[in-house]
Parts: sequence; C-alpha cells; structure tokens
Amino acid sequence: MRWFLDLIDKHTERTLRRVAHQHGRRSLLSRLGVALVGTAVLPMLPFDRSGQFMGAQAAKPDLSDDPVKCEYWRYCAFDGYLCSCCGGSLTQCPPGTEASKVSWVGTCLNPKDGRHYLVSYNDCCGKTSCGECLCNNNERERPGYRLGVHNDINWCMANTSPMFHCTTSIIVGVA
Ligand code: ABN
Repeated sequence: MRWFLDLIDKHTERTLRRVAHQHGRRSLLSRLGVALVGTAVLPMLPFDRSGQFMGAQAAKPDLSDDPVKCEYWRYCAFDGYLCSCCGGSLTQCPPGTEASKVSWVGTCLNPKDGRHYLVSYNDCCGKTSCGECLCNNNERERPGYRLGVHNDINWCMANTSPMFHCTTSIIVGVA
C-alpha cells in the first residue's frame, strides 16, 4: 500500500512541478514582451504637445480673404509675384509698369458666395522682377507642352517691354 501512495505522491509532484515551471516561465516571458514592446512603441505615438487639442485647428486664420497672401482665393491659378506686394494692387500695376496685352485666365472658387469666377492674370511689364511674394498655384493648369492651358509664361512678351515685374488678378466673368 505504501508503495502505491509513494507512486501517487511522485506523480502529483512531477505534474505540479511541470505545470508550475511551464506556466511561470511563459507568463514571465509574455509580461516581459509586453513591457519591452510597450516601452519601445509608446514614445512613437503621436502626442498633442500644444496642450490645445483641436484648438489649433480652430485658431487658423482665414488667408483666402487676404490679397497679400498666396492663399487668397483669386490666386488659385496664379504664377508670379503678387502686385499687391510690389507697389500695385490686386488689379492695378505698380507705377512705371503697364499691364500685359495678353494673359492667362484661371477659374477660381470664391468661398464667400460658392461661385466660380474667371480670373485674368495679367503680368505688369517694363521693370525688372519685383521679387516679393512669389506665388505659384496651379489649379486646372497643365504642363508646358499644352501651351494654351499652361500658366508658367511671361505674358509681357507682346508688350513694348518684355520685362516681367509682377502679376495682377482681375475678375473677367462668372464661370
Ligand atoms: N506670368 C508670370 C511669369 C513671368 C515670367 C516667367 C514665368 C511666369
């Protein structure tokens, strides 16, 4: 009888040791793995360090209404220097320059009334490059091999002086 009890004892002990051994090591390994991955991945997560969650978005100024900013709505297909930064205005060439006889016409959405307008981008000619407020937007523009729909062109070429100074943006119609 004694030998039988010893046998059960040994068997139980062996089974318990094996279970404890395997289970303990696996759970330790899995916990270690989670800790390692966690510490490596946590710093990569995006954090809002500004302390103004979603607030920054709301505070963005509306540049579509400012004629000295390239984001102004009429400049959607503009390529040149803004005449509003060069001593002229949105529609007027600076003193000493004259409007180009030909121009590129773009179609821009006015966010205020939701309508599309035809905007003529006339270059102002007769003085060297203004160099201020370079602006290059290309809505509906196409590459140079399609000349009629390409805006990267000196429109002063048909004037007495082909020197390009800056570009105006004149509304010529509603699309
Ligand atoms: N239409 C503005 C411009 C002038 C010269 C060269 C490229 C573009």
